[in-house]
Amino acid sequence: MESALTARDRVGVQDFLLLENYTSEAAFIENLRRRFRENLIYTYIGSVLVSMNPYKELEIYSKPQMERYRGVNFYEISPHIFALADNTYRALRTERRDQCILISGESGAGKTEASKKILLYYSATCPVRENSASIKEKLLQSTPVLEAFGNAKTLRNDNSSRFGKYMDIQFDYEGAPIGGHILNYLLEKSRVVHQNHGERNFHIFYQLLEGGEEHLLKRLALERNAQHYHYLVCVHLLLPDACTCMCSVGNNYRLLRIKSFLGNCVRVSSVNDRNDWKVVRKALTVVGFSEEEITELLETVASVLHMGNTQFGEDEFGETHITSDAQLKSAASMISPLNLEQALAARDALAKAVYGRMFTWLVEKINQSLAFKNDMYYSDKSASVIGLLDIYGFEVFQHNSFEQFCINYCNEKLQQLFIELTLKSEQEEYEAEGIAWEPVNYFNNKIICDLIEEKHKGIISILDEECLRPGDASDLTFLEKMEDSLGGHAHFVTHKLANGKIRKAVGREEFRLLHYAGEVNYNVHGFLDKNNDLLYRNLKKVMCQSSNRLMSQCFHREEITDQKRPETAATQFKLSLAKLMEILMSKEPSYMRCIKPNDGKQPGRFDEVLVRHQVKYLGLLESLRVRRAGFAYRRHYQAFLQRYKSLCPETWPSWQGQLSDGVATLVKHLGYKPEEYKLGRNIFKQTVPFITIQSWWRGVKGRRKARRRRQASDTIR
Ligand code: AOV
Ligand code: MG
Repeated sequence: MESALTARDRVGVQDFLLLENYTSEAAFIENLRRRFRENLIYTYIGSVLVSMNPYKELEIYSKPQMERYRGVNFYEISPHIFALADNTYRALRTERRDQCILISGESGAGKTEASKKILLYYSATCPVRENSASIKEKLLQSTPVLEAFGNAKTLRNDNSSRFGKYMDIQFDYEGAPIGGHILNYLLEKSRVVHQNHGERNFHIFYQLLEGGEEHLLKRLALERNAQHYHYLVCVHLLLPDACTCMCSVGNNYRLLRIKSFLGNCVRVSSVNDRNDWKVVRKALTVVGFSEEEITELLETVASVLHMGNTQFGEDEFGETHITSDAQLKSAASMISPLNLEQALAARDALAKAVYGRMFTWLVEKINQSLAFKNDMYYSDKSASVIGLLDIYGFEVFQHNSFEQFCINYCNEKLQQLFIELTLKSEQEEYEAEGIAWEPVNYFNNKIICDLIEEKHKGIISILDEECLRPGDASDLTFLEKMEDSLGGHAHFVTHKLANGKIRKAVGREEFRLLHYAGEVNYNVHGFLDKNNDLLYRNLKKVMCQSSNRLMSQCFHREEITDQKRPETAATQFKLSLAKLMEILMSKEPSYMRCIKPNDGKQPGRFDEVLVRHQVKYLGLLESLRVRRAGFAYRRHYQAFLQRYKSLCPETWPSWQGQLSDGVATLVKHLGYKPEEYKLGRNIFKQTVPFITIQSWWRGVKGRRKARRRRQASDTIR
């Protein structure tokens, strides 16, 4: 007994539901800390998986480990991402209902790593269908490709996702993966032309320069030295003797005198660009890119670097001419007559458009390759799906702009979904069933989602209005409009509205949002431009005529003639998120909540303040309370009777009366104490979450069917 106690003291409990003092935040954190110290990074809150980023390689993802979790029930074995993956897979197989796994947590908390582990698990443990064997490999290899083009080093994470990713994995009726589909969300394009100090551009640029073969670089007219490229170091270091150049600083074009300032880190200790290049190069082939396509892709990457090095000189009339003889001279010559600042802005807009469209092309190509091919035995109707969501996590920097605004808005939406599907619906269930319930209070972030996205009144609407308004509209008038409309909102603050009453200062060009996960000051500079995301028509024209097939596929002629104004970037993002929410709501969700132990990317360091903050805003204690107060097992009377009627002579072989009376008879016969169960209007519920059958019922008839989880399995512990 004593040794058991000691072990429990040492490693904590593996399910927070088992915590004696489950309402105590201190006990919750202490349990996390103990487990983290023992490298036990996974813990459950019922069916929700909580993970701590270990910031070191752990020997827990091997093939034998996968086998341990295969087909084994959630609660029989120590918590693991594989258990979550396996459980979801089994629910898909037994119930034939589409599933999704939602991974959330702030930047650097471990979402992308988790989603990769899940993919790895499926590719190692699922059966293979004849002639679809390569799908597994393609699914796996799509990750390094997308990471190369869509991830970058930020101050928060050396491999930070700069796009949102939702991936459907399709399975046939025997459980073999047969296809996949990726939806990508708003790539942070601005990174192509500007990075904050200590950050990098997208990985692919460094991989190509570090790892690319000599002949390849020669053909692309690239120097191996990344510092040669304006877009990679932010500053022209190799300008001829006169060290004066235009340099983009936080979207402001300023004339700078540069000595030998090296703004950005080309090398990152945790990243091996040369190796990654080999991996990516091979992955491109596995995923199904032809050699020709790969060439076009790399030409496009190189062209962005060349574009960045295009230099301009102003003539006596203030008009700009290209002074460098970069490849894109002809394209860029269309820029004149613009002044120097406009010419640079146009160049950067083109570079961003080229990179952004190339990324979309890449995703489309991968989707074509992963597409489920109908054959005479299978139709895509017979496929069922597990969706995997890995978005950019909540982030706060010294300087936050439009991109952080979008990223953090996306996180608000995901948090809202979590609340809707767990805390809120769970509590509403009790009301609907007429079962006494002590409500658990939690912060509902709907108020922040509305602040951002509400029609006519929300921040995005105000921004769009300013983008459309002719005349003097600017980033600052956008700020003023927000102050006029949103002043007094509990989650919106500006310098003017604050009246000096708030702790941290808000700059004159900033607005602050009080997000569910913390306060963020956004600088309005660039909001209008980034939201408009416009490109000069004649630059588009040049791109349509490009001899690079990839580019001509990305720029369509109709765009030039089309008079219709495209949706703004923020509105497009808002619409795509709304669609995403619909997709997720139509599936059975499983949750993973990732926690970052410290801000220094260090193994073994548990920063209590940081962890507590995340535990709070992720609503983990509230989830625990709701689950603890709730009933772990629920079944419709009919299903329950059907399954267990054989255990009681009065209900066997069939019960003639009211279903609820039958269940009452049955449980009485089984000797359950009155406090151990409750009979609802439609449902039998049983307390004591960890002793008997872990299973979820499908949901009350007529209620929104997409909102319920089920686990098919029965477990006796
Ligand atoms: P994120 O996806 O949540 O951030 P990542 O999954 O990229 O975070 O994790 C950040 C880094 O933490 C990884 O590069 C690893 O070094 C380390 N890490 C995370 N999970 C594990 C694990 N299970 N085992 C070992 N190391 C791990 V962002 O994409 O920034 O929101 O936009
Ligand atoms: Mg990520």
